[in-house]
Amino acid sequence: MKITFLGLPDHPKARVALIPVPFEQTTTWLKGTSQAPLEILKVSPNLEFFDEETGICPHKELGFHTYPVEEYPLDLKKALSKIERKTKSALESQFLPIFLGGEHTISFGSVMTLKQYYPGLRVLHLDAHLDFRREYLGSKLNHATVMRHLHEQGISILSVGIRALSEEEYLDLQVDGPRVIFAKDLHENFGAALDQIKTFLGDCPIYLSLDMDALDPSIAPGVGTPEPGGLNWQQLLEILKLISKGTIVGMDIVETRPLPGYPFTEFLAGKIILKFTSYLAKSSK
Ligand SMILES: [Mn+2]
Repeated sequence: MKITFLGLPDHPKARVALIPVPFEQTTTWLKGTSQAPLEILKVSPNLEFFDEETGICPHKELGFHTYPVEEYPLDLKKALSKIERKTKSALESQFLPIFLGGEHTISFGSVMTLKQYYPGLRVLHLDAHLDFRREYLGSKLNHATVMRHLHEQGISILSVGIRALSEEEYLDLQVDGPRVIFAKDLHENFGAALDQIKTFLGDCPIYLSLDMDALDPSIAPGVGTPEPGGLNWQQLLEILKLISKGTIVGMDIVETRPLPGYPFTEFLAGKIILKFTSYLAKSSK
């Protein structure tokens, strides 16, 4: 099915690609993330296309190209190789790929593919959860272990907004793991958190992996595992501004779980894309 971001025809010289990845197989508690890509695209024409903060219309300045919403194989290996193909096709077309998940496991496919092109790739990971379990309910690579797998591939990760993790993850973190900014510390001293993020970004190629549950459930209730005490809207925007000044090479927005009759989280996901691309357009001027 072809349904485009903002309901606009694909821009002939688009710089940004929206890639729906409705993969959901390992989600354990509340299901529904596979519906998110379609729902995010469906509500997106209701967004205001103009960004007052930058004075920019990102659909004109950068342009969007939306990939079709296709079914994903339930087999994880096959799904990951499909993500690899999509990522490569986006890079060949010189697009900045923005993946719309789906569950968090999809990041493994996009990040590992991008790493082939950008060996120094770093992952800025915004999430309530560390996703650093050794295994989860008998399966190795899944939404609760994905950052561990990326870490084990030698990818440098900074996890921000963390406020729910297992004791085992906590103990493992003391030995070896991603760098972490816990939500508590971020709220206590947001300036210091921004400085840490800025240092992490440096001038490395960056992949942003945004689990919607990084945000506070008061503004993003449509997620599988809502946790109180998350990032607020202004904090997210400040982080997006920082990233837009660096070298972003890919991004995903994952774990949105549409709530019937209340599409606010899908709407917010669309708004995040517009805000971020406005910042990108501004910083490339
Ligand atoms: Mn999460």
